[in-house]
Amino acid sequence: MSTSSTSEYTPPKVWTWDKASGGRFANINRPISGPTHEKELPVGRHPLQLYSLGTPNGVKVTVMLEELLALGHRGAEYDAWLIKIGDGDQFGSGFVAANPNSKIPALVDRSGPKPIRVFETGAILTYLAEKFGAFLPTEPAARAECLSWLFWQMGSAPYLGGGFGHFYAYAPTKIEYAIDRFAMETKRLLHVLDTRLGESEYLAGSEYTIADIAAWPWYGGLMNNWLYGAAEFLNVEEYKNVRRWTDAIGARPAVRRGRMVNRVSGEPSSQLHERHDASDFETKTQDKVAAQS
Ligand SMILES: N[C@@H](CCC(=O)N[C@@H](CS)C(=O)NCC(=O)O)C(=O)O
Repeated sequence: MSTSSTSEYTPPKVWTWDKASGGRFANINRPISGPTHEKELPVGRHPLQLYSLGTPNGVKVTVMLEELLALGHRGAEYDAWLIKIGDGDQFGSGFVAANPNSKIPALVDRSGPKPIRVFETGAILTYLAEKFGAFLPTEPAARAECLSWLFWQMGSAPYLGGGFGHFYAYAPTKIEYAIDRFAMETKRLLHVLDTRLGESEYLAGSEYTIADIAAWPWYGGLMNNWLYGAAEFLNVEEYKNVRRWTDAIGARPAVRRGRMVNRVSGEPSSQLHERHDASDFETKTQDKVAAQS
């Protein structure tokens, strides 16, 4: 055990907010909820309005929408608007009305007489799966398995992201205890996934479902070293079944498109900041070809 890099801290009787202690996210982290400023959300021409950013949580929903469109569900046409969380867009009054928790993504379904807001990716994926009758089995046992893995993902992501990712990549100091604790949990979760994918092609069984759509951006992202640059540290290649699943899902055209939407980092040709039409992807492909020639 190396010596601890942190000085001893005795918590006061009552915690108070020290704005300076927020580390990399000091400008957006607050101990209170609600809007900080008035700002309406834009509304486009499609039935579904998505307010998001191309993070693993955002990608879950853009992949789902692209998969639905690939199946021919025209009602899944959507406008994807960019919410810059580093600039505090999630605290605008319009966004808070769509998601009182001020986190991307938020979906507003304007196809009916009254707009319906949906927040939390597990709820958004389930809402869309039920609306279009796709990617959520109806047979009770398969449905239970799908929802179990979906909720497993929702419950585990904060340990992977807020725990491991935060302390390994973002915290202002490297705290061995915190990194050890969350690396252990992340590896345990990868092992749970690997074991399941050793007995079944996809999480819920032989079919690709919203459970895979939710888990892939996080666990596939770790496998492909897209998250926290931690693939080597976590020795992810030992999870052979997760590797197979990561590659199979990553090759799906809808997944490739979904990953581009609301993306603001990486290759410029892979970033579609906003999506308002299926042809928006073609423009990006032309950009890529032009850059290569
Ligand atoms: N449990 C939520 C998590 C959403 C979430 O954590 N979103 C992050 C980006 S990936 C966010 O908006 N953070 C902004 C903030 O914390 O202020 C979900 O699945 O929808």
